[in-house]
Amino acid sequence: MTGTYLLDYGAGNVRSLVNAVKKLGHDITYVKDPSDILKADKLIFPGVGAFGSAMQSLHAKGYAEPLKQYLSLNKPFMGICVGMQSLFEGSDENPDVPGLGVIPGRVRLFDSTLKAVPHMGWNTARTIQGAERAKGCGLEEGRAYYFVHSFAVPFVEGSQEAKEWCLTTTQYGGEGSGGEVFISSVRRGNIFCTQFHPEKSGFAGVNVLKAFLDGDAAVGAEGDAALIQAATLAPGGGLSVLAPTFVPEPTQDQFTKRIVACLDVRANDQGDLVVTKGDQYDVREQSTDGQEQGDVRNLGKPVELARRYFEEGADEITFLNITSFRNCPLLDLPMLEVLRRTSETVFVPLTIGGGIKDVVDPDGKLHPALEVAGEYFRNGADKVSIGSDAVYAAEKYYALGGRGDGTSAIETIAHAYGSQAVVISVDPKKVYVNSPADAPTHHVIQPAQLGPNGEKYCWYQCTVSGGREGRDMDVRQLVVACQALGAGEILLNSMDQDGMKQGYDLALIQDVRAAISIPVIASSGAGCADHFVEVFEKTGVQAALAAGIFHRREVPLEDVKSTCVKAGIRIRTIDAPLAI
Ligand code: 1PR
Repeated sequence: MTGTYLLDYGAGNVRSLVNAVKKLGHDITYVKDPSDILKADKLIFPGVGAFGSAMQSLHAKGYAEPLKQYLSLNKPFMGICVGMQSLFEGSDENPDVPGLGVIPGRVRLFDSTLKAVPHMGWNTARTIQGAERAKGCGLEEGRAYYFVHSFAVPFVEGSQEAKEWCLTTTQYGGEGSGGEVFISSVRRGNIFCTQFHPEKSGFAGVNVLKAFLDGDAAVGAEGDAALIQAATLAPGGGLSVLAPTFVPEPTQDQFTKRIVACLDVRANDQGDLVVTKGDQYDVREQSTDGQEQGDVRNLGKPVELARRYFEEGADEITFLNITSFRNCPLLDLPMLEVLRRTSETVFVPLTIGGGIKDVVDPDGKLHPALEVAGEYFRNGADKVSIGSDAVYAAEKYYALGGRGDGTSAIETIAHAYGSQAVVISVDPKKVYVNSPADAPTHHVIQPAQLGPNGEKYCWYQCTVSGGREGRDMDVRQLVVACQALGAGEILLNSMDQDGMKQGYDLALIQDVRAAISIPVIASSGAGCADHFVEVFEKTGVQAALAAGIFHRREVPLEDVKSTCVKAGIRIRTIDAPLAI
Protein backbone atom coordinates (compact mmCIF):
# COMPACT_ATOMS: atom_id res chain seq x y z
CA MET A 1 0.00 0.00 0.00
CA THR A 2 1.34 3.46 -0.91
CA GLY A 3 0.77 6.61 1.17
CA THR A 4 2.46 8.24 4.16
CA TYR A 5 4.38 5.88 6.45
CA LEU A 6 5.74 6.32 9.94
CA LEU A 7 9.10 4.80 10.77
CA ASP A 8 8.70 3.97 14.44
CA TYR A 9 10.88 1.69 16.50
CA GLY A 10 8.74 1.81 19.64
CA ALA A 11 10.94 4.07 21.77
CA GLY A 12 8.56 6.78 22.92
CA ASN A 13 5.64 9.05 22.28
CA VAL A 14 4.69 9.05 18.60
CA ARG A 15 1.00 9.32 19.43
CA SER A 16 1.02 13.13 19.23
CA LEU A 17 2.62 13.02 15.79
CA VAL A 18 0.13 10.45 14.53
CA ASN A 19 -2.71 12.51 16.00
CA ALA A 20 -1.46 15.69 14.32
CA VAL A 21 -1.15 13.92 10.94
CA LYS A 22 -4.67 12.54 11.27
CA LYS A 23 -6.02 15.88 12.41
CA LEU A 24 -4.60 17.35 9.20
CA GLY A 25 -6.75 14.89 7.25
CA HIS A 26 -4.02 12.42 6.26
CA ASP A 27 -3.75 8.70 6.87
CA ILE A 28 -0.54 7.28 8.19
CA THR A 29 0.64 3.68 8.25
CA TYR A 30 3.26 2.27 10.61
CA VAL A 31 6.23 0.62 8.89
CA LYS A 32 6.00 -2.99 10.02
CA ASP A 33 8.39 -4.61 7.59
CA PRO A 34 11.55 -3.34 5.82
CA SER A 35 9.76 -3.70 2.48
CA ASP A 36 7.16 -1.10 3.59
CA ILE A 37 9.77 1.66 3.43
CA LEU A 38 10.07 1.65 -0.35
CA LYS A 39 6.30 1.49 -0.71
CA ALA A 40 5.93 4.86 1.00
CA ASP A 41 5.13 8.02 -0.96
CA LYS A 42 6.14 10.02 2.09
CA LEU A 43 8.06 8.82 5.09
CA ILE A 44 8.28 10.38 8.57
CA PHE A 45 10.98 9.26 10.98
CA PRO A 46 10.43 10.67 14.48
CA GLY A 47 13.54 9.60 16.31
CA VAL A 48 13.08 9.19 20.04
CA GLY A 49 15.60 8.23 22.73
CA ALA A 50 19.33 7.93 22.34
CA PHE A 51 21.17 8.09 19.00
CA GLY A 52 22.82 4.70 19.51
CA SER A 53 19.64 2.84 20.31
CA ALA A 54 17.87 4.50 17.38
CA MET A 55 20.60 3.34 14.99
CA GLN A 56 20.76 -0.11 16.51
CA SER A 57 16.99 -0.48 16.17
CA LEU A 58 17.16 0.59 12.52
CA HIS A 59 19.76 -2.11 11.86
CA ALA A 60 18.12 -4.79 14.03
CA LYS A 61 14.80 -4.32 12.26
CA GLY A 62 16.44 -4.31 8.82
CA TYR A 63 15.32 -0.72 8.15
CA ALA A 64 18.71 0.94 7.61
CA GLU A 65 19.41 -0.21 4.04
CA PRO A 66 15.90 0.35 2.62
CA LEU A 67 15.93 3.75 4.33
CA LYS A 68 19.19 4.73 2.62
CA GLN A 69 17.76 3.53 -0.66
CA TYR A 70 14.58 5.52 -0.08
CA LEU A 71 16.66 8.64 0.60
CA SER A 72 18.80 8.09 -2.48
CA LEU A 73 15.63 8.10 -4.58
CA ASN A 74 14.93 11.61 -3.27
CA LYS A 75 11.46 10.61 -2.09
CA PRO A 76 9.76 12.89 0.45
CA PHE A 77 11.25 12.30 3.87
CA MET A 78 10.83 14.09 7.15
CA GLY A 79 13.17 13.31 10.04
CA ILE A 80 12.48 14.69 13.49
CA CYS A 81 15.03 15.12 16.31
CA VAL A 82 17.07 11.88 16.44
CA GLY A 83 15.40 11.09 13.10
CA MET A 84 17.39 14.05 11.73
CA GLN A 85 20.57 13.25 13.67
CA SER A 86 20.65 9.69 12.30
CA LEU A 87 21.33 11.06 8.80
CA PHE A 88 24.71 12.46 9.93
CA GLU A 89 27.94 10.50 10.17
CA GLY A 90 27.79 9.86 13.89
CA SER A 91 27.08 11.27 17.32
CA ASP A 92 29.16 11.81 20.43
CA GLU A 93 26.20 10.34 22.33
CA ASN A 94 27.30 6.89 21.15
CA PRO A 95 30.66 7.36 19.43
CA ASP A 96 30.99 3.73 18.37
CA VAL A 97 27.73 3.65 16.46
CA PRO A 98 27.90 5.11 12.95
CA GLY A 99 25.02 7.16 11.54
CA LEU A 100 23.59 6.72 8.07
CA GLY A 101 26.22 9.11 6.69
CA VAL A 102 23.89 10.83 4.24
CA ILE A 103 24.87 14.24 5.61
CA PRO A 104 28.47 15.08 6.52
CA GLY A 105 29.13 16.20 10.08
CA ARG A 106 28.80 14.92 13.62
CA VAL A 107 26.31 15.41 16.38
CA ARG A 108 27.91 16.91 19.53
CA LEU A 109 26.97 17.38 23.18
CA PHE A 110 26.00 20.91 24.27
CA ASP A 111 28.38 22.54 26.69
CA SER A 112 26.65 22.68 30.09
CA THR A 113 29.27 24.81 31.85
CA LEU A 114 27.23 28.00 31.64
CA LYS A 115 23.78 26.87 30.61
CA ALA A 116 21.25 24.18 31.45
CA VAL A 117 21.43 21.05 29.31
CA PRO A 118 19.21 19.59 27.82
CA HIS A 119 18.13 22.47 25.62
CA MET A 120 14.48 22.05 26.49
CA GLY A 121 11.95 24.63 25.45
CA TRP A 122 10.95 27.00 22.69
CA ASN A 123 13.42 28.64 20.38
CA THR A 124 13.30 30.15 16.91
CA ALA A 125 14.72 28.67 13.72
CA ARG A 126 16.44 31.23 11.57
CA THR A 127 16.61 30.66 7.85
CA ILE A 128 20.08 30.90 6.42
CA GLN A 129 20.30 33.92 4.16
CA GLY A 130 20.34 33.07 0.50
CA ALA A 131 18.80 29.64 0.92
CA GLU A 132 15.95 29.04 -1.46
CA ARG A 133 15.31 25.86 0.37
CA ALA A 134 12.87 27.29 2.92
CA LYS A 135 10.07 27.76 0.41
CA GLY A 136 7.10 25.56 1.03
CA CYS A 137 8.38 24.21 4.37
CA GLY A 138 5.79 25.96 6.47
CA LEU A 139 8.53 27.47 8.62
CA GLU A 140 7.98 31.02 9.76
CA GLU A 141 10.77 33.41 10.64
CA GLY A 142 10.53 34.52 14.24
CA ARG A 143 8.17 31.73 15.34
CA ALA A 144 9.27 29.54 18.22
CA TYR A 145 9.40 25.73 17.95
CA TYR A 146 9.80 23.17 20.71
CA PHE A 147 13.24 21.61 21.18
CA VAL A 148 14.30 18.94 23.61
CA HIS A 149 17.81 17.55 23.17
CA SER A 150 21.26 17.48 24.68
CA PHE A 151 23.09 16.81 21.41
CA ALA A 152 23.08 18.85 18.19
CA VAL A 153 25.12 19.43 15.04
CA PRO A 154 27.16 22.62 15.52
CA PHE A 155 26.78 25.14 12.75
CA VAL A 156 30.25 25.66 11.32
CA GLU A 157 30.33 28.39 8.74
CA GLY A 158 31.74 27.18 5.45
CA SER A 159 31.46 23.49 6.35
CA GLN A 160 29.95 21.12 3.83
CA GLU A 161 26.89 20.42 5.93
CA ALA A 162 26.32 24.13 6.44
CA LYS A 163 26.60 24.91 2.73
CA GLU A 164 24.73 22.01 1.29
CA TRP A 165 22.15 21.00 3.82
CA CYS A 166 21.53 23.59 6.51
CA LEU A 167 18.14 25.23 6.25
CA THR A 168 17.92 26.98 9.61
CA THR A 169 20.17 27.65 12.57
CA THR A 170 19.27 28.18 16.19
CA GLN A 171 21.27 29.65 19.02
CA TYR A 172 21.14 28.24 22.51
CA GLY A 173 22.68 30.45 25.17
CA GLY A 174 23.72 34.05 24.79
CA GLU A 175 26.97 35.90 24.98
CA GLY A 176 28.64 35.10 28.25
CA SER A 177 26.39 32.11 28.89
CA GLY A 178 27.97 29.55 26.62
CA GLY A 179 26.02 30.44 23.47
CA GLU A 180 26.16 27.78 20.76
CA VAL A 181 24.72 27.90 17.25
CA PHE A 182 23.52 24.62 15.82
CA ILE A 183 21.75 23.32 12.73
CA SER A 184 18.06 23.22 13.57
CA SER A 185 16.76 21.96 10.24
CA VAL A 186 18.16 20.62 6.99
CA ARG A 187 16.72 20.39 3.55
CA ARG A 188 17.96 19.06 0.27
CA GLY A 189 15.68 17.87 -2.47
CA ASN A 190 12.80 16.12 -0.81
CA ILE A 191 14.67 15.43 2.41
CA PHE A 192 13.56 17.76 5.17
CA CYS A 193 14.48 17.28 8.83
CA THR A 194 14.01 19.29 11.97
CA GLN A 195 15.84 19.12 15.27
CA PHE A 196 12.71 20.52 16.91
CA HIS A 197 9.42 18.66 17.31
CA PRO A 198 6.75 20.07 14.97
CA GLU A 199 4.11 17.89 16.64
CA LYS A 200 4.89 19.61 19.97
CA SER A 201 5.29 23.13 18.61
CA GLY A 202 1.72 24.35 18.76
CA PHE A 203 -0.03 25.54 15.62
CA ALA A 204 3.29 26.81 14.21
CA GLY A 205 4.59 23.22 14.26
CA VAL A 206 1.40 21.71 12.91
CA ASN A 207 1.81 24.11 9.99
CA VAL A 208 5.24 22.63 9.25
CA LEU A 209 3.75 19.13 9.20
CA LYS A 210 0.93 20.35 7.00
CA ALA A 211 3.39 21.76 4.47
CA PHE A 212 5.21 18.44 4.31
CA LEU A 213 2.04 16.38 4.01
CA ASP A 214 0.35 18.65 1.47
CA GLY A 215 3.48 19.52 -0.52
CA ASP A 216 4.42 18.00 -3.87
CA ALA A 217 8.15 18.18 -4.48
CA ALA A 218 10.82 20.41 -3.06
CA VAL A 219 12.43 23.36 -4.80
CA GLY A 220 15.55 22.42 -6.72
CA ALA A 221 14.64 18.78 -6.38
CA GLU A 222 16.28 17.63 -9.56
CA GLY A 223 19.78 18.88 -8.93
CA ASP A 224 19.54 17.87 -5.31
CA ALA A 225 18.43 14.37 -6.22
CA ALA A 226 21.74 13.72 -7.94
CA LEU A 227 23.63 15.02 -4.92
CA ILE A 228 21.63 12.93 -2.50
CA GLN A 229 22.23 9.85 -4.59
CA ALA A 230 25.96 10.55 -4.66
CA ALA A 231 25.94 11.00 -0.90
CA THR A 232 23.96 7.95 0.01
CA LEU A 233 25.82 5.64 -2.31
CA ALA A 234 29.34 6.91 -1.68
CA PRO A 235 31.36 4.75 0.70
CA GLY A 236 31.37 6.46 4.07
CA GLY A 237 28.63 8.85 2.91
CA GLY A 238 29.14 12.59 2.71
CA LEU A 239 28.65 14.87 -0.23
CA SER A 240 31.56 16.01 -2.29
CA VAL A 241 29.91 18.53 -4.60
CA LEU A 242 29.66 22.10 -3.41
CA ALA A 243 26.39 23.98 -3.49
CA PRO A 244 26.21 27.76 -4.03
CA THR A 245 27.72 29.72 -1.18
CA PHE A 246 25.68 31.95 1.09
CA VAL A 247 26.25 34.61 3.69
CA PRO A 248 24.81 33.60 7.05
CA GLU A 249 23.29 36.30 9.18
CA PRO A 250 24.34 36.50 12.80
CA THR A 251 22.08 34.26 14.87
CA GLN A 252 20.71 35.36 18.22
CA ASP A 253 19.63 33.47 21.28
CA GLN A 254 15.83 33.45 21.16
CA PHE A 255 15.32 30.73 23.74
CA THR A 256 12.14 31.56 25.64
CA LYS A 257 10.98 31.13 29.19
CA ARG A 258 8.14 28.61 29.47
CA ILE A 259 4.75 29.17 31.08
CA VAL A 260 3.35 25.86 32.33
CA ALA A 261 -0.28 25.19 33.27
CA CYS A 262 -0.66 22.47 35.89
CA LEU A 263 -3.72 20.33 36.47
CA ASP A 264 -3.95 18.42 39.75
CA VAL A 265 -6.33 15.57 39.01
CA ARG A 266 -8.20 13.22 41.33
CA ALA A 267 -11.56 11.51 41.68
CA ASN A 268 -14.09 13.50 43.67
CA ASP A 269 -16.42 11.93 46.23
CA GLN A 270 -18.84 11.00 43.43
CA GLY A 271 -16.07 9.13 41.62
CA ASP A 272 -15.68 11.61 38.73
CA LEU A 273 -12.21 12.58 37.64
CA VAL A 274 -11.85 16.33 38.20
CA VAL A 275 -9.21 19.03 38.19
CA THR A 276 -8.83 20.20 41.74
CA LYS A 277 -6.58 22.67 43.52
CA GLY A 278 -5.52 22.95 47.09
CA ASP A 279 -4.25 25.60 49.44
CA GLN A 280 -1.06 24.28 50.94
CA TYR A 281 -2.08 20.89 49.48
CA ASP A 282 -5.52 20.77 51.11
CA VAL A 283 -7.94 20.28 48.22
CA ARG A 284 -11.20 20.14 50.18
CA GLU A 285 -13.66 22.99 50.61
CA GLN A 286 -14.22 24.22 54.15
CA SER A 287 -17.33 22.45 55.46
CA THR A 288 -20.09 24.72 56.71
CA ASP A 289 -20.12 23.33 60.24
CA GLY A 290 -16.34 23.13 60.46
CA GLN A 291 -16.68 19.55 61.67
CA GLU A 292 -17.10 17.35 58.63
CA GLN A 293 -14.69 17.01 55.74
CA GLY A 294 -15.74 19.33 52.87
CA ASP A 295 -16.05 18.27 49.24
CA VAL A 296 -13.09 17.96 46.92
CA ARG A 297 -12.85 21.26 45.00
CA ASN A 298 -13.95 20.76 41.44
CA LEU A 299 -12.42 23.22 38.99
CA GLY A 300 -13.21 21.50 35.73
CA LYS A 301 -12.65 18.51 33.48
CA PRO A 302 -9.02 17.60 32.73
CA VAL A 303 -9.23 17.15 28.93
CA GLU A 304 -11.32 20.27 28.34
CA LEU A 305 -9.14 22.43 30.58
CA ALA A 306 -5.93 21.20 28.95
CA ARG A 307 -7.31 22.08 25.55
CA ARG A 308 -8.30 25.55 26.77
CA TYR A 309 -4.78 26.18 28.07
CA PHE A 310 -3.23 24.98 24.82
CA GLU A 311 -5.38 27.35 22.81
CA GLU A 312 -4.68 30.18 25.23
CA GLY A 313 -0.94 29.77 24.72
CA ALA A 314 0.41 27.52 27.51
CA ASP A 315 3.88 26.30 26.54
CA GLU A 316 3.48 23.03 28.37
CA ILE A 317 0.80 21.17 30.29
CA THR A 318 1.33 19.03 33.37
CA PHE A 319 -1.14 16.57 34.84
CA LEU A 320 -0.53 15.38 38.39
CA ASN A 321 -2.55 12.45 39.67
CA ILE A 322 -2.54 13.58 43.28
CA THR A 323 -4.00 10.47 44.87
CA SER A 324 -1.44 8.13 43.46
CA PHE A 325 -0.05 7.41 46.92
CA ARG A 326 -2.89 4.93 47.14
CA ASN A 327 -1.81 1.83 45.31
CA CYS A 328 -2.95 2.26 41.73
CA PRO A 329 -2.81 -0.64 39.35
CA LEU A 330 -0.75 -0.31 36.17
CA LEU A 331 -3.72 0.36 33.98
CA ASP A 332 -4.83 3.43 35.85
CA LEU A 333 -7.27 3.85 33.01
CA PRO A 334 -8.72 7.26 33.81
CA MET A 335 -5.32 9.00 33.57
CA LEU A 336 -4.34 7.06 30.45
CA GLU A 337 -7.64 8.03 28.90
CA VAL A 338 -7.05 11.67 29.88
CA LEU A 339 -3.69 11.58 28.10
CA ARG A 340 -5.00 9.81 25.01
CA ARG A 341 -7.82 12.30 24.59
CA THR A 342 -5.67 15.32 25.40
CA SER A 343 -3.06 14.39 22.83
CA GLU A 344 -5.73 14.48 20.14
CA THR A 345 -6.11 18.24 20.43
CA VAL A 346 -3.12 19.54 22.36
CA PHE A 347 0.17 19.95 20.49
CA VAL A 348 2.55 21.13 23.18
CA PRO A 349 4.55 18.91 25.58
CA LEU A 350 2.54 16.93 28.11
CA THR A 351 3.91 15.76 31.44
CA ILE A 352 2.20 13.23 33.66
CA GLY A 353 2.99 12.66 37.32
CA GLY A 354 1.68 10.74 40.25
CA GLY A 355 2.26 7.04 40.69
CA ILE A 356 5.44 6.72 38.62
CA LYS A 357 6.91 3.89 40.67
CA ASP A 358 6.89 0.09 40.80
CA VAL A 359 3.24 -0.90 41.15
CA VAL A 360 1.57 -4.13 42.17
CA ASP A 361 -1.69 -5.18 40.53
CA PRO A 362 -4.46 -6.59 42.70
CA ASP A 363 -3.44 -10.09 41.53
CA GLY A 364 0.06 -9.52 42.94
CA LYS A 365 1.80 -8.93 39.59
CA LEU A 366 4.63 -6.41 39.87
CA HIS A 367 5.11 -3.79 37.16
CA PRO A 368 8.40 -1.87 37.32
CA ALA A 369 8.25 1.93 37.13
CA LEU A 370 9.80 1.73 33.65
CA GLU A 371 6.78 -0.22 32.42
CA VAL A 372 4.38 2.26 34.06
CA ALA A 373 6.20 5.18 32.40
CA GLY A 374 6.25 3.36 29.05
CA GLU A 375 2.48 3.03 29.22
CA TYR A 376 2.15 6.79 29.72
CA PHE A 377 4.61 7.62 26.92
CA ARG A 378 2.73 5.39 24.50
CA ASN A 379 -0.47 7.17 25.41
CA GLY A 380 0.78 10.67 24.70
CA ALA A 381 3.09 11.79 27.54
CA ASP A 382 6.41 13.43 26.67
CA LYS A 383 7.72 13.44 30.21
CA VAL A 384 6.88 11.68 33.44
CA SER A 385 7.20 13.38 36.79
CA ILE A 386 8.37 11.41 39.79
CA GLY A 387 7.60 12.58 43.33
CA SER A 388 7.79 10.21 46.28
CA ASP A 389 9.85 7.60 44.51
CA ALA A 390 12.55 10.19 43.79
CA VAL A 391 12.95 10.83 47.52
CA TYR A 392 13.37 7.10 48.19
CA ALA A 393 15.86 6.86 45.31
CA ALA A 394 17.87 9.77 46.72
CA GLU A 395 17.92 8.16 50.16
CA LYS A 396 19.32 5.00 48.61
CA TYR A 397 21.82 7.03 46.58
CA TYR A 398 23.31 8.49 49.79
CA ALA A 399 23.12 5.15 51.62
CA LEU A 400 25.29 3.70 48.83
CA GLY A 401 27.86 6.45 49.33
CA GLY A 402 26.72 8.75 46.53
CA ARG A 403 25.87 6.44 43.66
CA GLY A 404 22.91 4.69 42.13
CA ASP A 405 22.57 0.97 41.60
CA GLY A 406 20.79 1.32 38.27
CA THR A 407 17.42 0.11 39.53
CA SER A 408 15.60 3.31 40.50
CA ALA A 409 12.74 4.69 38.43
CA ILE A 410 14.89 7.74 37.58
CA GLU A 411 17.76 5.65 36.28
CA THR A 412 15.75 3.08 34.35
CA ILE A 413 13.44 5.61 32.69
CA ALA A 414 16.25 8.06 31.87
CA HIS A 415 18.29 5.23 30.37
CA ALA A 416 15.45 4.06 28.15
CA TYR A 417 13.82 7.37 27.20
CA GLY A 418 16.50 9.97 27.86
CA SER A 419 16.94 12.25 30.85
CA GLN A 420 14.73 14.94 29.25
CA ALA A 421 11.77 12.62 29.81
CA VAL A 422 12.30 12.47 33.59
CA VAL A 423 11.03 15.36 35.73
CA ILE A 424 11.33 15.30 39.50
CA SER A 425 8.39 16.83 41.33
CA VAL A 426 9.60 18.12 44.68
CA ASP A 427 7.17 18.86 47.53
CA PRO A 428 9.26 20.69 50.15
CA LYS A 429 8.05 22.24 53.38
CA LYS A 430 9.88 24.85 55.47
CA VAL A 431 11.27 23.77 58.84
CA TYR A 432 12.23 26.87 60.85
CA VAL A 433 15.25 26.83 63.17
CA ASN A 434 16.93 29.45 65.32
CA SER A 435 20.40 28.73 64.06
CA PRO A 436 22.11 26.47 61.49
CA ALA A 437 23.45 24.44 64.42
CA ASP A 438 19.88 23.29 65.07
CA ALA A 439 19.85 21.41 61.76
CA PRO A 440 23.46 20.25 61.38
CA THR A 441 22.81 17.67 58.66
CA HIS A 442 20.76 19.98 56.48
CA HIS A 443 21.35 22.89 54.17
CA VAL A 444 19.98 25.91 56.01
CA ILE A 445 19.15 29.29 54.48
CA GLN A 446 17.81 32.63 55.67
CA PRO A 447 14.24 33.01 54.38
CA ALA A 448 12.78 36.35 53.36
CA GLN A 449 10.48 36.34 56.39
CA LEU A 450 11.09 35.22 59.95
CA GLY A 451 9.43 32.04 61.22
CA PRO A 452 6.31 32.07 63.45
CA ASN A 453 8.48 32.34 66.58
CA GLY A 454 10.94 34.78 65.12
CA GLU A 455 13.26 32.05 63.73
CA LYS A 456 15.82 33.47 61.33
CA TYR A 457 16.67 30.25 59.49
CA CYS A 458 14.95 27.39 57.78
CA TRP A 459 15.63 24.28 55.81
CA TYR A 460 13.34 22.71 53.24
CA GLN A 461 12.22 19.26 54.19
CA CYS A 462 11.30 16.83 51.41
CA THR A 463 7.96 15.10 51.75
CA VAL A 464 6.36 12.05 50.17
CA SER A 465 2.78 10.89 49.58
CA GLY A 466 1.50 14.31 48.57
CA GLY A 467 3.06 16.07 51.55
CA ARG A 468 1.66 13.66 54.11
CA GLU A 469 5.03 12.46 55.38
CA GLY A 470 8.25 14.41 55.92
CA ARG A 471 11.62 12.67 55.39
CA ASP A 472 15.04 13.38 56.82
CA MET A 473 16.28 14.94 53.59
CA ASP A 474 16.52 18.55 52.46
CA VAL A 475 15.63 19.79 49.04
CA ARG A 476 19.24 20.41 48.04
CA GLN A 477 20.24 16.86 48.90
CA LEU A 478 17.31 15.63 46.87
CA VAL A 479 17.92 17.60 43.68
CA VAL A 480 21.66 16.93 43.68
CA ALA A 481 21.06 13.18 43.96
CA CYS A 482 18.30 13.21 41.34
CA GLN A 483 20.50 15.06 38.85
CA ALA A 484 23.28 12.55 39.45
CA LEU A 485 20.86 9.68 38.91
CA GLY A 486 19.87 11.07 35.50
CA ALA A 487 16.84 13.34 36.00
CA GLY A 488 16.42 16.01 33.31
CA GLU A 489 14.36 18.66 35.08
CA ILE A 490 13.07 19.72 38.50
CA LEU A 491 9.47 20.77 39.13
CA LEU A 492 9.92 22.73 42.32
CA ASN A 493 6.73 23.10 44.35
CA SER A 494 6.44 24.67 47.78
CA MET A 495 3.90 23.36 50.26
CA ASP A 496 4.00 26.69 52.10
CA GLN A 497 3.28 28.83 49.03
CA ASP A 498 0.89 26.48 47.22
CA GLY A 499 -2.43 28.22 46.47
CA MET A 500 -1.53 31.26 48.60
CA LYS A 501 -1.14 33.66 45.64
CA GLN A 502 1.68 35.54 47.41
CA GLY A 503 4.33 34.83 44.81
CA TYR A 504 6.94 32.11 44.37
CA ASP A 505 9.42 31.20 47.12
CA LEU A 506 12.38 32.98 45.54
CA ALA A 507 14.91 31.94 48.19
CA LEU A 508 14.05 28.27 47.69
CA ILE A 509 14.25 28.54 43.91
CA GLN A 510 17.57 30.41 43.95
CA ASP A 511 19.02 27.85 46.29
CA VAL A 512 17.97 24.91 44.14
CA ARG A 513 19.13 26.54 40.93
CA ALA A 514 22.55 27.16 42.40
CA ALA A 515 22.93 23.48 43.29
CA ILE A 516 22.23 21.89 39.89
CA SER A 517 22.58 22.51 36.16
CA ILE A 518 19.37 20.89 34.86
CA PRO A 519 16.37 23.15 34.17
CA VAL A 520 14.06 24.12 37.04
CA ILE A 521 10.32 24.86 36.81
CA ALA A 522 9.26 27.26 39.56
CA SER A 523 5.91 26.30 41.06
CA SER A 524 3.47 27.32 43.80
CA GLY A 525 2.21 30.72 44.80
CA ALA A 526 1.60 32.65 41.57
CA GLY A 527 -1.10 35.22 42.21
CA CYS A 528 -0.64 37.75 39.40
CA ALA A 529 1.28 38.25 36.17
CA ASP A 530 4.03 40.23 37.93
CA HIS A 531 4.94 37.18 40.00
CA PHE A 532 6.12 35.48 36.79
CA VAL A 533 8.28 38.47 35.90
CA GLU A 534 9.73 38.46 39.39
CA VAL A 535 10.60 34.77 39.39
CA PHE A 536 12.23 34.93 35.94
CA GLU A 537 14.20 38.08 36.74
CA LYS A 538 15.32 37.18 40.23
CA THR A 539 16.06 33.48 39.87
CA GLY A 540 16.78 32.98 36.16
CA VAL A 541 14.60 29.91 36.28
CA GLN A 542 13.72 28.37 32.89
CA ALA A 543 9.99 27.89 33.42
CA ALA A 544 7.21 28.95 35.77
CA LEU A 545 4.08 27.00 36.54
CA ALA A 546 0.72 28.00 37.94
CA ALA A 547 -2.56 26.29 38.61
CA GLY A 548 -5.20 28.08 40.71
CA ILE A 549 -5.12 31.48 38.99
CA PHE A 550 -5.59 29.84 35.59
CA HIS A 551 -8.34 27.44 36.68
CA ARG A 552 -10.35 30.23 38.32
CA ARG A 553 -9.73 32.54 35.33
CA GLU A 554 -8.28 35.13 37.69
CA VAL A 555 -5.25 35.81 35.50
CA PRO A 556 -5.43 34.94 31.79
CA LEU A 557 -2.39 33.25 30.27
CA GLU A 558 -2.34 36.02 27.69
CA ASP A 559 -1.81 38.62 30.45
CA VAL A 560 1.04 36.60 31.92
CA LYS A 561 2.73 36.46 28.53
CA SER A 562 2.19 40.12 27.62
CA THR A 563 3.39 41.28 31.04
CA CYS A 564 6.56 39.22 30.65
CA VAL A 565 7.16 40.57 27.15
CA LYS A 566 6.74 44.15 28.41
CA ALA A 567 9.33 43.42 31.07
CA GLY A 568 11.77 42.31 28.35
CA ILE A 569 11.50 38.58 29.05
CA ARG A 570 11.61 36.34 25.98
CA ILE A 571 8.34 34.45 25.75
CA ARG A 572 6.73 32.42 22.97
CA THR A 573 4.04 34.51 21.33
CA ILE A 574 0.60 32.96 21.21
CA ASP A 575 -0.09 31.17 17.90
CA ALA A 576 -2.89 32.14 15.61
CA PRO A 577 -5.00 28.97 15.66
CA LEU A 578 -4.96 26.81 12.53
CA ALA A 579 -8.18 25.35 11.35
CA ILE A 580 -7.43 21.70 12.13
O1 1PR B 1 4.50 11.02 44.78
O2 1PR B 1 5.21 10.45 42.49
O3 1PR B 1 2.99 9.76 43.30
O4 1PR B 1 3.48 12.12 42.83
C1 1PR B 1 2.39 12.77 43.40
C2 1PR B 1 2.30 14.12 42.76
O5 1PR B 1 1.09 14.73 43.18
C3 1PR B 1 3.44 15.03 43.14
O6 1PR B 1 3.88 15.70 41.99
C4 1PR B 1 2.82 16.03 44.12
O7 1PR B 1 3.37 17.31 43.93
C5 1PR B 1 1.36 16.02 43.68
N1 1PR B 1 0.43 16.24 44.80
C6 1PR B 1 0.11 15.33 45.75
N2 1PR B 1 -0.81 15.86 46.58
C7 1PR B 1 -1.07 17.11 46.15
C8 1PR B 1 -2.02 18.04 46.74
O8 1PR B 1 -2.14 19.20 46.31
N3 1PR B 1 -2.74 17.62 47.76
N4 1PR B 1 -0.30 18.47 44.30
C9 1PR B 1 -0.29 17.35 45.03
C10 1PR B 1 0.72 19.26 44.21
C11 1PR B 1 1.31 21.24 43.56
C12 1PR B 1 1.52 21.94 42.33
C13 1PR B 1 0.53 23.05 42.14
C14 1PR B 1 1.36 24.27 42.36
C15 1PR B 1 0.80 25.52 41.80
N5 1PR B 1 0.30 20.31 43.48
O9 1PR B 1 1.92 21.30 41.23
O10 1PR B 1 -0.06 22.89 40.92
O11 1PR B 1 1.62 24.42 43.75
O12 1PR B 1 -0.35 25.88 42.47
P1 1PR B 1 -0.79 27.39 42.57
O13 1PR B 1 -0.38 28.06 41.30
O14 1PR B 1 -2.28 27.34 42.66
O15 1PR B 1 -0.13 27.96 43.77
P2 1PR B 1 4.07 10.78 43.41
